[in-house]
Amino acid sequence: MKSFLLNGFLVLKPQLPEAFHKFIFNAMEANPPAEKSGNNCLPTLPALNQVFDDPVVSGALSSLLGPSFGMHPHRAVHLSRPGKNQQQWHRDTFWGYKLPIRYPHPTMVMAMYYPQETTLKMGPTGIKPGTQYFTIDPKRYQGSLPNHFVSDSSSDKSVICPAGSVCIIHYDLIHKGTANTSTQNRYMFKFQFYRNEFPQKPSWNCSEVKWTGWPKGLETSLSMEEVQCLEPICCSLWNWLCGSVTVFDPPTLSAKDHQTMVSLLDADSEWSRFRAAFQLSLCGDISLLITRLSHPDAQFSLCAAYALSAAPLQYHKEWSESLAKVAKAPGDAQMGALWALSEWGYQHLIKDTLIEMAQSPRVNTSIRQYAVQALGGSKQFDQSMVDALGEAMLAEKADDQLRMMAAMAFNTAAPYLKGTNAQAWLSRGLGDYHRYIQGYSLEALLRLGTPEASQIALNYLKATRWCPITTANNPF
Ligand SMILES: O=C(O)CCC(=O)C(=O)O
Ligand SMILES: [Fe+2]
Repeated sequence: MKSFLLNGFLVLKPQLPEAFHKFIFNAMEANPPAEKSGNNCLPTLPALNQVFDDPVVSGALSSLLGPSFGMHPHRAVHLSRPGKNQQQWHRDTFWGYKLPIRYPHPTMVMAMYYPQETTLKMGPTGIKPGTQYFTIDPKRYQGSLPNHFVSDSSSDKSVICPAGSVCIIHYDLIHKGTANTSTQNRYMFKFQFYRNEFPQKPSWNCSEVKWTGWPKGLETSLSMEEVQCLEPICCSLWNWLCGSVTVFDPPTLSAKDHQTMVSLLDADSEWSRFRAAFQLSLCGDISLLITRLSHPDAQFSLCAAYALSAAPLQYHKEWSESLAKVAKAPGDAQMGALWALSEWGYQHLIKDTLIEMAQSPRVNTSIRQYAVQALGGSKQFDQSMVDALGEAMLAEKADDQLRMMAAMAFNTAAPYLKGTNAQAWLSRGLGDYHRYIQGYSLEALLRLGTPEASQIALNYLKATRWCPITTANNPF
């Protein structure tokens, strides 16, 4: 877990036999259109499911995302043919949509499966360890800060791996496809997995819930200084993943160090800005970070929001109350405050405001997105909250990203929705024109788990089942 928190990736070898990987590779070579199957790569080649059922892979996913993790309905086959050029460094969008604030907490990962041995010449996936928490996407950034991820290659890694390997990356890790200078095809199957519940206890074999620093011999290509910059966030994430039960000793900063950290908030280097913001958050300089949420440069305001999501709010009622006040009031700081508050599970403090924001077409779309996300993370639901989510999910004129987030919110909320009319909203979601609203509605119905909800889900699955054997040349 510490290796993942630091580096942002893990390379695993499932227990499946070599013959399995050969079978997948041969099936792809024999059926070139499968490359374009997109989300249908799984029903086209259902054996792929075995990769994610493998105990090594499913165990890692459960450790990172909690035992109730879900497989996202988005999937892709990445075929890199000989001669393919390298991509730009980037982080993936949300299937064409963007989100202003992403997820430093382990909430979503990408699992890349390589059925063949992947050598340097074949164009392995390239990754930049440790960049999963940063605010700059090197491909899309247009501001004036140095975009140093592009020029600094000192810790870059190539996922060179034996046949059958699975590389799991934090969804925000900066990566790219590299050039294929070999004479062979390289396949990579990209699947995505998401967290459905806030951690209440460690979901991995964890010997110590209290952060004790980095273990001896932890492998990383990052410099000592970079590792130090990431320690404050990793320590906070560790605490979060352990259910935030540890009595946390906030680090103390001398007045001089505090001053240094405050000035580093404006540093050119993202590593330094990031370290400073998290140090200040862990030490409780909440009001300074709240002020920074309104910074006109998104890179600075986002850094403050991410850092606020690490503040040990549970020990200081007044901190969560100050954040709640900002989250309720329209203004530049509202989105960051709303997001950070709900990352800590304190959304109940502003429940009525969330309902209003989720429903109102007059509210800015980004605010509505985080309002529905926050509502979905609640632990107690009444009918008005469920209806607010349902209305946001099926609002005709609303942005699809907002509607998707509302549908996703039903997944997080599912265990707490007994006795509400969630099933009626989700049945309507199955008929939506948007593929991921259909997908999330299906998952949420299954998570509701009542016999009636399960039956609705099964009927839908039977009707939409893809027959992998039927082709234009073999219609019946
Ligand atoms: O092909 C690869 O290894 C990476 C592809 C990728 O990152 C993308 O297309 O978004
Ligand atoms: Fe990508």
